[in-house]
Amino acid sequence: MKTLNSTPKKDGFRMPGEFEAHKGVYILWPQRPDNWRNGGKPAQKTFVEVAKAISQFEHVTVGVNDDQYDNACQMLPSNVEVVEISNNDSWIRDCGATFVKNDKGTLRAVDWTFNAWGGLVDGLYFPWDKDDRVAHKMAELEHVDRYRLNDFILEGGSIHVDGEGTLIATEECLLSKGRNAQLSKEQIEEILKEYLNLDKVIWLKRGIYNDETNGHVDNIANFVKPGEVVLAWTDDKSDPQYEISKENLDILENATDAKGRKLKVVKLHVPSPVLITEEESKGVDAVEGTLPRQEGDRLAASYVNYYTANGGIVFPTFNDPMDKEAEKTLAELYPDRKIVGVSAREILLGGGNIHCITQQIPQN
Ligand code: KQY
Repeated sequence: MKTLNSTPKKDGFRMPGEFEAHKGVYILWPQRPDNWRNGGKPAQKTFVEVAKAISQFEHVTVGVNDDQYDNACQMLPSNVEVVEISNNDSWIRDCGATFVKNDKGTLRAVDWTFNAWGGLVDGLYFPWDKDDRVAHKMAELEHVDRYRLNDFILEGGSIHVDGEGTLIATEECLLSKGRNAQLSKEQIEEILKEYLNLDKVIWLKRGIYNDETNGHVDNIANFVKPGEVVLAWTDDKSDPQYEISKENLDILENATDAKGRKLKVVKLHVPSPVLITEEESKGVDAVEGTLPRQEGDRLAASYVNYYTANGGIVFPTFNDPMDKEAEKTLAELYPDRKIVGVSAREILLGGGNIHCITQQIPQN
C-alpha cells in the first residue's frame, strides 16, 4: 500500500454517491464508558442489530479493540467479519477512510486528519490518536493506495456527494473554529474539489439543532440520487429546527448542481424532541475532556441519518409516531430498496446515528 503525493482529481478518481454499488461496509464496536451508557452494553446490542440489518444487503466488517474482540465475536452473527482495529470510539463515518474510484474500478482511500470534531477548541473527547489511524488501516485491509492530508481536518459525516461532481456540506461544520480555521471558505472548497473530484459545492448553513458535531450534513440532508435531496424538516415553527431547515430548503431550492440541474427536495419530518433521561445520564461516566451527557438535553434526532446499502435502506427509529411516516417517505424515495428500521436510541445517546457508525467501500 502506497501513500500518494498526487490528488484524486489529477489521477482521475472520484467519490461515488452512497447510492452506488458497494463492496461492503465497516463499523467500529462501541465501548467507551464516557460516551456510551452502562459500559457500552446497550449500544453494543444496537450495533449488532445494525450489523445484522445491513448484512442482509452487503458484507459487513466490524473493527474492534483487542479487549472487546472476544465479546464482539460472540455477540455478532457469523456472517459478519470481525477484525481488530484499535480506536478511541466507534464513529467510522468520521474517522474512517473516504473511498474514491476511477473508471477502471480501482479504489483508493482518502485519509483526512481526524481531531474528534474540533480538537482542543470544541472536540468531543481526548485523545483521538487511534481514531486518526483508522483510515490508514482500512486502506491496508482493502489493499488500496491512499492520499493522506496531514493539514486538513474533515469527517466523512460532514460531506455528501452525488457522484457526479456535486457536494453538500454545512458552513456550521466545515467553517468551524476547531477544524481548518487557517483556511478560507474558498480554500476549503478547493481542497474538497481536488480530493473528491468535484465541480460544485452547495453550502447549507446549519445542521440539526443541538448536533454536537457542529452540524454534520449527514444528519440534515442527503442525496437520494443525482438531482434529488432529502432534507430533515419540521412544520413546527416554534421548534428551533424550523428556522434551520427552512434556511437550508431555500438554499437547496435555489441551487443548481454540477450538471446545471435544479434539485428536487423532499422533506423528511424529524421526530418529537428526544431528551436524555436521568437514568441514561447517570449511566455515562464523567470524564474531563469528554462532552457530558446531561439529563434533559435534546438529542440530534433525525431520520436522515440512514445508511444506503445495496438494495436496502437502514434507518433509525425512535419509538415515535413519525417512525411510520419516515418509513413511508423512504419507501417512496427508494422504490427499489427494502426499508429496514432499527431502534436507534442507544446510538443517538452517543451523539450520532446509523449513518455515523458506517463507512461503505464502493464496489470496484
Ligand atoms: O454524529 C457523528 N457523526 C458522530 C458523533 C460523535 C459523538 C461523540 N460523542
